[in-house]
Amino acid sequence: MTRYESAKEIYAQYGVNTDNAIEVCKNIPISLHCWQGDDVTGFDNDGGLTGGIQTTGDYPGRAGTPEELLQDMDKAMSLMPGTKKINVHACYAIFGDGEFVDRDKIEPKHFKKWVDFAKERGMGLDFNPTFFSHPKVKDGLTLSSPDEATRRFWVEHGKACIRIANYFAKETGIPCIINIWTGDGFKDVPADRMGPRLRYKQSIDEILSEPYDFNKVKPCVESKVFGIGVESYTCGSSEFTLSYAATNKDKCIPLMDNGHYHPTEVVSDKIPAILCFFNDMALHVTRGVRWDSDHVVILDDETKEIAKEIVRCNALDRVHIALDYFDASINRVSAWVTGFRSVQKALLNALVTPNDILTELQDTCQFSRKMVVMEDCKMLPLGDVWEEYCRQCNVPANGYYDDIEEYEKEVLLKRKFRRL
Ligand code: RNT
Ligand code: ZN
Repeated sequence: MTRYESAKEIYAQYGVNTDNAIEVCKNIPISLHCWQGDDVTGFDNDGGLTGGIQTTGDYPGRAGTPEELLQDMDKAMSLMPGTKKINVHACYAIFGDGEFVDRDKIEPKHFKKWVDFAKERGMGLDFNPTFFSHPKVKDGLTLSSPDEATRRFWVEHGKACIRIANYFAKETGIPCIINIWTGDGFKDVPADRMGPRLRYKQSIDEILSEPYDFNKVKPCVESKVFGIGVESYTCGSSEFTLSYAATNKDKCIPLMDNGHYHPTEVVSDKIPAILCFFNDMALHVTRGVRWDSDHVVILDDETKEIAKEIVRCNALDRVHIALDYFDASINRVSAWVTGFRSVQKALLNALVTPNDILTELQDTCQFSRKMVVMEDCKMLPLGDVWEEYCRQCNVPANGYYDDIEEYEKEVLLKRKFRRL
């Protein structure tokens, strides 16, 4: 008997069919963020990340051109089981030689290379307007700016991005999630908290007045509690974005980034609450170490719990999962791969959890037994199921760093050294 066959029998005793779990896991799309490959730099600016987010580290080999970034993504994806989407930020527009177009004027054609790349690999594309790392971020504000010319510029950027999302959805035939996040806020105690939010609200209304089919293009609003340099106040707070989404349910959905709440709050508990009221929601999965530090996702308790909630709520087609972290201190390809695989492991773990049995124990108030079964489940042979899953997906179950190290030697270290 193989290890998988043995594991299958053990899980069957809990009423779990591991073959089914593997099949389901293969088809859960996870959106891979292009920005892990180059420390959130992009191609339309000279570097210098702003907007309250920061990467730390100077590990060699950062992708500096579209070709390098796509090459690294391909390498990373060759080590990831399951279904991928690609998450593109507007600052990753690919211009022709000598061409430059400012963000309010970008067009679908500037993303054709991304579309070709995704189509060749049968993947969908997600999108993000970039409201940071740009000279027109005025005094830290974009969509909420009191300066009308500034606000208008960013509204036009948002609208241009909706048109690009329409193009992505049309070309790939797969719905496009487009996420609105700004780092707008204040370092110190604001004198007016409502004015910026009213302007932000008006700006989102204006962006979403650009036509799109809500079945194919799903705009999201992402909240955040604070950022570097905007410690006292963010316009897009949790209440703001959730209320915006709730009162505009026919045109946008909430996005929760699990790094964007107070450290003792957990997004796993928010998911089932949101699903009581929304058809769809989106996630940014990250790992905040004491704060929104955007460490690489690992198989930790909260990642497991997030996956369990999605699976238990039977919401695999309602929760749009994306990765969002950036670590410049380690091999960037391995950061991509490890984060992606961690979410997949968490999903597989959720799929082989005997959720029906546990729910029944809860509903019949057998709490002691529920606790014991939950603890027993932690010792079940998930690793053997993971190994079989990876085998079926033609990727190594473990030990993949050798391959990445080889790539580092052959490709990454041969790139010319760049400093921002
Ligand atoms: C920042 C937000 C946002 C960004 C990306 C690059 O705190 O999480 O989602 O990480 O847009
Ligand atoms: Zn995010």
